Amino acid sequence: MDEIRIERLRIYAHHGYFADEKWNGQYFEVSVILKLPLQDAGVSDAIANTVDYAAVCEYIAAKMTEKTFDLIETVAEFLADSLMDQYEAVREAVVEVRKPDAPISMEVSYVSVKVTRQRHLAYVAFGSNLGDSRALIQQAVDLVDQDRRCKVLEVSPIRKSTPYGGVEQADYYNGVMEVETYYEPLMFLKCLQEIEIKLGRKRKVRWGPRTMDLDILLFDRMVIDSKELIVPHPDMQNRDFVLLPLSEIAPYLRHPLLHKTIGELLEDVKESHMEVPSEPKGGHRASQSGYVVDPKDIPEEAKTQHKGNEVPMAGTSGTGNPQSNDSYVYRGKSKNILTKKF
Ligand code: A4P
Ligand code: MG
Repeated sequence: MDEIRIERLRIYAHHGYFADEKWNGQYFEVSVILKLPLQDAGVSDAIANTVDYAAVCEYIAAKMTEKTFDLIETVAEFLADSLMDQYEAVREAVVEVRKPDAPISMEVSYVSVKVTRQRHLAYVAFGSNLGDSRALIQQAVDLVDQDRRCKVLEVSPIRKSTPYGGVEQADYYNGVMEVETYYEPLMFLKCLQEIEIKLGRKRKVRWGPRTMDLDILLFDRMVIDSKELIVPHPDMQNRDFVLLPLSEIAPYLRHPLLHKTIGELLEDVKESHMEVPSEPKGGHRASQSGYVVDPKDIPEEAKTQHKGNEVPMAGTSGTGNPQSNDSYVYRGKSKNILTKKF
């Protein structure tokens, strides 16, 4: 991808583990690579179509002196976070913080830390069958969106499903959200697990009842096979309560290992746990009957944010456009349209 580079910007700041580093300060050198599409700027010769590098330098200088950190790791992370937040067009930021005068009693040119942060697209399944599930799902989506490193882009319709996995328990409420994040996969998992705990999750019975389960289904097209994290989710292809909502927000997605689209995987599922909406033709879409949405709970503004013509709801007579996409564009960062939506 195209990139803008800033090399060794010298800034006097007060970071360091030792008290005199914090007190006296020292020079740091910051180098940054911002990766973003630049063809439009190149063709148009318009600064509005790029990132102004002079403004970036000033922004970095302001951030370097805004706070005091012990570690240059934290300085680099803070700068990367700040740049990703400030410049939406930037897909990837590489930030290197050098300390030429690090307190080391040997001759050394500099010590440095370099971090690379990039925007990823993740799909997260949520499920709840304990407590006030609808409110808990609302909170889970909001908490993900409120994390500075995450932005919820879209939320599928949420429906009831019968329990899967052989444990006798109450019905679930399930759905899927699309999240842009610049967490790396394990840190994203950690973020989701903290939200599960915040929402009262206790791990007792495997596949047993829970206030909130947040599972990573897909993370870009990555394949991860570690002790803590398996992506794509190893059982997603067997779960209609995951594939149906996922097919409604990302029908074009192709499973990176099974090489089938989500719609094709849904057609292959053997067990049925979620009521499949009555289908006009082709692809799965939300029907009125499957929705857990109470029409009274939907504010007018939420209806106008809806991508289709009408918000599909439980108990209505099916007057919506049958071809409409029934998912929601989540406006959490700018506007909380999900409030009372489910
Ligand atoms: N882990 C590995 N890969 C992932 C991933 N892609 N996403 C690890 C999230 N976590 C992942 O999960 C156990 C460990 O899996 C984590 O520590 C993480 O490091 P857990 O949530 O602590 O425990 P669990 O309940 O044993 O497993 P899991 O996978 O969350 O449960 P399931 O498989 O999702 O089953 N029926 C219906 N209708 N709807 C449901 O939502 N959910 C379950 C739970 C059972 N039946 C259901 C539903
Ligand atoms: Mg889980």
